[in-house]
Amino acid sequence: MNTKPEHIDINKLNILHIDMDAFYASVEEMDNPHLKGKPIMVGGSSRHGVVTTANYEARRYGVHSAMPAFMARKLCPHGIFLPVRMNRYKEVSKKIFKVYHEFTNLVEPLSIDEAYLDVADTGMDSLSVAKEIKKRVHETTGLTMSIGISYNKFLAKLASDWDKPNGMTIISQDMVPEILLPLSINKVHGIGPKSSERLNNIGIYTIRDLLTLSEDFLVDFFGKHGSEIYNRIRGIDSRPVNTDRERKSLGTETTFSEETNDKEVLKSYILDFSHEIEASLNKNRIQGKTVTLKVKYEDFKVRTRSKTLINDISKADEIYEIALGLLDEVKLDKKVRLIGVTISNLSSSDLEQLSFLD
Ligand code: TTP
Ligand code: MG
Repeated sequence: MNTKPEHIDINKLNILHIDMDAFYASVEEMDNPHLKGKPIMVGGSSRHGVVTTANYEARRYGVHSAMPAFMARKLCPHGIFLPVRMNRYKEVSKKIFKVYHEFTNLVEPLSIDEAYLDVADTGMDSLSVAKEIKKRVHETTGLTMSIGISYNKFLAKLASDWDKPNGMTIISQDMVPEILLPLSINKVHGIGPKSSERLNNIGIYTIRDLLTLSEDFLVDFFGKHGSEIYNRIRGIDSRPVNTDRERKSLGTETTFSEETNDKEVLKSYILDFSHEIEASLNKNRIQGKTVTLKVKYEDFKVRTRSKTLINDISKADEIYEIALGLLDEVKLDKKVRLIGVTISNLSSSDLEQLSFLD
C-alpha cells in the first residue's frame, strides 16, 4: 500500500476514485472458480470481435481491452475466450454501487465499474472508509478493486491506477511534486495518444516538461481544455463529485502542430477517433444516433456538420463511415488546424438509465 499516514492530514483527502479490477473477467472467475489462475479474455468470440477485457494472467501476454480477438489469440493461444454476459455484470455493478451508497450519497458513476465518492460527510476518515468499502464489496461480490484517495478527482483517479490490482493509494498535497513531476504526459486525464505524440514531437515527455509551457500555449494547443490541463498538472482540480451526471455527448478532437488540408491525413485522424469513441461507448454501455464532425481552419473559422441516423450506432467502422461522409461536405480550400468527431443523442445500450442503481 502506498500510504504514508504519518505525514498526512487525512481529513482533507475526501475524494475516492474506485475502479474494479479486470471487471468482466473477475466476475467470470467468481462465477466459474475453475477459471481462476488461467488467462481469460471476455469477448472476441466472433471472428471480427474485440476483447472487452482480459484478466491479469492474460495481460502478461500483452492482451488488453479493445484488442482484436485474432491478435489476442495469437499472443495467448491457450487463453480462454468467454462471451460477454452484460446482464450479469450489471447485476454485480448494482451490488457494488449499493455498498458505496451505504457510506455516502455523493457517488458519481463513471462507468459500470468506476466511480468517484466524496466521503467528507461520512463521519469517518477516508482511509477507513476506503478499507471498509473494499471489505464490504469483497464480502458481497468476491471481487477486488483499486482505490485512490486524494483531495481532488484528478489525483484520486491517478492514485487508483497507481497500484492495480487490489491497490489502495493515497496522494496527499505534499506528495504531489514527487508524484507528478516524473509522470509521463499520457497519464494526464485529457491528454490522449495523439496529443501526447504531438507533445513528444516538441520535446515534452513528462509533467516536468509540460510545466514549462504557459497557460496560453496550452489553450492554443488543446483548445478549451487547455486551462484545465494547466491546472491539473499543478495538482489543482475543482470539479465536484457530480451525482446526477448524464452524458450528452462523447467525442475527441485534436489540434495539429502543423496545419494541413491533406484529406488522407484528416481521414487517418478520423479513423483513430472512431476507435477511441467505440471504446468509450462500449465501456459506458451507451450508443448514439448523431455523428458530428468539427473542423477549425487556419483562420480559426469553425465548421461543423452532423448526421442523425434512425438507428443507434456504436461501432468504429460505422462512425468512421458517417464522419467521412461529413468530411466530403466541408471545403478543404483552406488548411485545417483542428479536427474533431463527436457522437451524441446517446442512450443506454439496453434502454435502461445510465444510472446503475435505478
Ligand atoms: P476498465 O475499468 O477500463 O478495465 P478492467 O476493469 O477490465 O481492468 P482494470 O483492472 O484495468 O480496471 O473497464 C471496465 C470494464 O468495461 C471491463 O471489464 C470491460 C469493459 N470495457 C469494454 O467493454 N471495452 C473497453 O474498451 C474497455 C476499456 C472496457
Ligand atoms: Mg476496472
